[in-house]
Amino acid sequence: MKQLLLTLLTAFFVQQISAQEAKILITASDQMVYDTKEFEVTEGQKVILVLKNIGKIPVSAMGHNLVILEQGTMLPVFAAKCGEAKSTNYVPQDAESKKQIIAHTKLIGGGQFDKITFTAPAAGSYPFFCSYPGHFSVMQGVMKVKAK
Ligand code: CU1
Repeated sequence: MKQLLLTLLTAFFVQQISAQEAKILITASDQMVYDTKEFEVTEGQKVILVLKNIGKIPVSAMGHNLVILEQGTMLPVFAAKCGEAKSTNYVPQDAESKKQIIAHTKLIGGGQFDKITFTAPAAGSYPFFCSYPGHFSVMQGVMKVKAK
């Protein structure tokens, strides 16, 4: 009986720990910078990411989003595809691109924010960037996922 109780308690706490979500806040500004270039989460962890545009310029002139890509995706190649996807707010919707996207926020203007939730993928380094035309070269970073 004591053993069973111990097993149940252990299972409960392990679940509590792994269920703990990562909360990430990243800001983007009119100066075309993210305040965070790198963040770390754990494999399988629930990630709540908030992107806040702390600028004043409207979305049509200085929109920002945050797109997290599969490991090894060639950023310049992917960004070029984004440039052609104006009708879908610079996030390409073709099957190949969708496979390369882990998660992405909406495109937001000054004063706006967006919150997304996703599950951290397998351990590794995943590039993230802003897909608004011309922004990727300065607005990019890395999501590090550590093994459980
Ligand atoms: Cu941007």
